[in-house]
Amino acid sequence: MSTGNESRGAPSNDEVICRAGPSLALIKYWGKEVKGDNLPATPSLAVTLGGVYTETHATAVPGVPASAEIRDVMSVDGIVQDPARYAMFFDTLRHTLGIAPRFRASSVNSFPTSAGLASSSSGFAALAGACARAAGCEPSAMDLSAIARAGSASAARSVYGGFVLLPAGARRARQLCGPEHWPDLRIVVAVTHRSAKPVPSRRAMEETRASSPYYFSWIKESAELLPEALRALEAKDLELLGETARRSYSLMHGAILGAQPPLLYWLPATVAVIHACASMRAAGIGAWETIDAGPQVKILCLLKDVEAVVARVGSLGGGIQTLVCYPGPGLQYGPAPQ
Ligand code: 2P0
Repeated sequence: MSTGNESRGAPSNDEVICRAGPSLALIKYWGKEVKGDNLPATPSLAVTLGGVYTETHATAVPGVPASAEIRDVMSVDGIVQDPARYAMFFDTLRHTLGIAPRFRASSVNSFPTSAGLASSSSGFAALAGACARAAGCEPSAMDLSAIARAGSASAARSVYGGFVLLPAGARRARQLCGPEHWPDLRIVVAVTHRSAKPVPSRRAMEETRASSPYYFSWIKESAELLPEALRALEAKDLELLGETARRSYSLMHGAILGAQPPLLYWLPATVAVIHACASMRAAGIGAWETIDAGPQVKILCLLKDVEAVVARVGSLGGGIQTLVCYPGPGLQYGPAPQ
């Protein structure tokens, strides 16, 4: 059984290594279509982050009949995962590629796992790439995106580098432009807390849909935010993109807070970073925050302001760490360069 800690060195002959960056949504996905297999109810627009990644090692166990009781085995950061969480992913992978093997795979994240840093987006994207290649397949990016979506909707986006759109109800994402479109965009991640979040996004999303009176307003508003965000991206207008991204995360967290039971992912340090961004903007430093399902804050800014943003966040104390990310590549095969 894979422990996730072995085989970090040279791969065996049939082991494939694939890396993917987490997908940071500027316009958020939150909620699923009621009928459908993990189809998003809102459109999302995201940037795939460079500078942080999931690395997945996978081997295929060929010649196993579909009825056999040999299971796929997956571990993340050395912890064997519940097979039920991965069943739809592996079944979709085999069905889409027309193959039979079971898989053994292990992933490690270069950043905190399940803590609101989109580890499931990079995790399922890297898993899709590694398993497909381990089985001897070279699917299109579109097929890989659809396979990754069966694991996590946001993973449909992480297959691609640069700026990526996952329309509402879509089975796969598509790349709008590569990382070269906006090379001086930076995303400063303020890590306020390293532990896993108390409520996984999947459950929180379902509770929001089932009980928040704001859910349907959220669905309607997020569709209306998309055209503005697309315009901002095309024009590389950071102020417009930042304001639209702020509106998206604020509406999403408002809907989550309206769920029964109410859920607040933010910590005091999260709020401190939000206020720090507001004071930076007032002082002429372009820093726009966005927050996912966790306490971390991601700050959009330009390369010229990174130093000021990192210094300001560092001055808040409280052990907040910063990671500086940038628009990154899509799936990469082989071990990370040392
Ligand atoms: C996003 N998030 O667009 C949004 C914003 C969190 C907040 O996608 O149920 O792990 O596996 O499809 O993709 C986190 O949810 O959820 C997420 P599933 P996922 O990035």
